[in-house]
Amino acid sequence: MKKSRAHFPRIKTIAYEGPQSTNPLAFRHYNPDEVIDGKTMAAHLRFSIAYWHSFRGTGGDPFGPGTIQRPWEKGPDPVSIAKTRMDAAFEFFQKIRAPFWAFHDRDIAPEGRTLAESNRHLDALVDHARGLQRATGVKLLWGTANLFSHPRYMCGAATNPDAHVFAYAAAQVKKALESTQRLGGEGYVFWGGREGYETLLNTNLKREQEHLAAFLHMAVDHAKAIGFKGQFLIEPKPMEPTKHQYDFDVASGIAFLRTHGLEKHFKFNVETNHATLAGHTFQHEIEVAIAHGMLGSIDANSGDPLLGWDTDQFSTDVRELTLAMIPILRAGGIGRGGFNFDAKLRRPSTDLEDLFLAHIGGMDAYALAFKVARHALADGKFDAFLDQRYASYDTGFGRDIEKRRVGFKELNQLVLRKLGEPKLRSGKQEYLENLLLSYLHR
Ligand code: XLS
Ligand code: NI
Ligand code: NI
Repeated sequence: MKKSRAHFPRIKTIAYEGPQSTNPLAFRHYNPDEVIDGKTMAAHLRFSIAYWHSFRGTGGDPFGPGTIQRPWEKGPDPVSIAKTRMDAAFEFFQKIRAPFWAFHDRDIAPEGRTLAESNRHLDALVDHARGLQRATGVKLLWGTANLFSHPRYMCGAATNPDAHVFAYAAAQVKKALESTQRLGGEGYVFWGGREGYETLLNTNLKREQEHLAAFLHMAVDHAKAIGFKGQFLIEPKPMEPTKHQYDFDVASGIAFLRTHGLEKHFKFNVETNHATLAGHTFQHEIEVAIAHGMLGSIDANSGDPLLGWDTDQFSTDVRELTLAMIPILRAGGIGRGGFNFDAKLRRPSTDLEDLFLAHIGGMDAYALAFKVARHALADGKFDAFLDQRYASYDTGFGRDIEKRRVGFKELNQLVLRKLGEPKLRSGKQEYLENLLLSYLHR
């Protein structure tokens, strides 16, 4: 490990210095070792670093090439460069004190000329990652396959009109799944980047959705065959790169999984920026997943309200994160999932230090939201308000409604003979927003 220490020579392991600190390279809220309710903050929050953004992101956009140059991006051949890059990545994971990381197959290992060659490259880098995981204690949150960058996937992978492409994608996911298993991944993500369409004029929507279901069933079968115990996760996104993506949001994902008998095998990886692209709040997507017992993990980032695409920014919006954290804590925490920073530096953020600053801000914002949400829930006012708002369903005819013991006929009689006109009861939104504000600033 000595040699790999050299990649960030001027940056020491980030320390927790408390809210009063003015050191930009210190945590002010995230104290990984602090024990809360018998668990460290690191164990509660399970932060994860996204390899694709932090170690493959170049700052390139549709209007210009990359701006970000990293000193470790050199070596005699692509596989050696990939290994050096991974050394740098694990040094970063340790210094930023993230217990987990996440990757796509092609982020960590270069695509070869054939599938067999790509698999050999992947094996070499998975071996390398195993060594680094063992040496550093950093674990894998989840793995996934990149089924959207290569030209062969231009019309989708599992939903491609050409069965040959479907077969290729199946082979690639088989390998990615086995690689995730070798690295002890807590989960495996399916993000359907191009599983959708550009125009319905060339698309048989029904067949494509059935093909996607067949693909996911094959994944379930293969996981069983190899004894992979990680959680399968669907990551919904409504659009981009396609005009319409089939896993549009959590609700449509649940309908899809139930329709095809897959609901027992999957949970959701909810991404902030995907929620807002679908016209929802982050909190909404989390609530829907929790309502069905299907919240699996979080891709932590933020969009820009003025830009209509997945800008994948680091979020420092503590109010939005607190609104997300409240239902997560009510549900008992993030479980085997984590908060994975699927977020990238802005194109002009070219300093090595910027990578640290970005994650420090994201981690501090989540840590603060975690503390505020814990405090708010412990105070009990939000829960008390909700309990009281629905109290009429706890007894009498309200309870009969919930138990489905009454129908229209009985309720009609009841209103005509006894209840009459309901009284208006305030929804108290302003009171609740002020309450939230009082927890955010005290
Ligand atoms: C893209 C997605 C992607 C997934 C992993 O918008 O967020 O990065 O998280 O394939
Ligand atoms: Ni994501
Ligand atoms: Ni995304």
